Amino acid sequence: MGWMHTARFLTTAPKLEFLPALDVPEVAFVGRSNAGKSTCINTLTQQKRLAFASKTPGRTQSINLFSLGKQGVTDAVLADLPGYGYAAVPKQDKIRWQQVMANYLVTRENLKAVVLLCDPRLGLTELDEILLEVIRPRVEEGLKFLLLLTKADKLTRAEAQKALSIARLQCGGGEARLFSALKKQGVDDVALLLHQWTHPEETSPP
Ligand SMILES: Nc1nc2c(ncn2[C@@H]2O[C@H](COP(=O)(O)OP(=O)(O)OP(=O)(O)O)[C@@H](O)[C@H]2O)c(=O)[nH]1
Ligand SMILES: [Mg+2]
Repeated sequence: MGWMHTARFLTTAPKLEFLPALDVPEVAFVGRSNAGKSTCINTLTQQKRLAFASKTPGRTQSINLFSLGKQGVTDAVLADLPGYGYAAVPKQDKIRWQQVMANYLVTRENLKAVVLLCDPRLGLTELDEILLEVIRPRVEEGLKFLLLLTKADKLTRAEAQKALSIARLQCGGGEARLFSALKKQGVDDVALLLHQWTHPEETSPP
């Protein structure tokens, strides 16, 4: 979808207080380290190195914002958040980060949707469950939620369908989808969903 391909780097914030206040809808990509958040953003936006993806877990350490919108007019932003749960990160840093994360999810005013990326071979981890608890009150107030099962190319068709059925039960009234950056599976579907969520007043995509 053309709209997604307009993505451009906006800013990076090592701490929450450095994030600019924005009045356009924001979509946050969250999930454990290595789940495929940065790769997902790059795939959706069709840009190889917009978000920094890496084989080394814990690559994304700040909140990175990307603007979307045609003719240079920003009408939504994507937020790539650092992953959690990576064992080699010192405990103190982990706790600090979880607080930043929870704070972001609870207080970010223009937050319109959360995409929780999950490797279906691992399933939801304890930290994913905590995150779900943290956002639940906001989801009840209208925050959109997508549980995105990444690296679907690693599963057989039957395994993928089973993982999707489980995800549908776990997403608490939100959406659940399969995604593969490698096979470009789910790309158009997710782009459409995010467009609809950030442009609720429009009935069809541009
Ligand atoms: N096979 C396969 N590998 C993928 C896919 N998406 C991501 N990966 C790989 O998974 C690894 C981690 O991807 P990232 O996008 O850096 O993960 P992240 O969630 O941003 O990680 P952090 O920044 O550490 O939180 C990389 O080696 C990617 O190439 C996919 O759809 N299929
Ligand atoms: Mg990343």
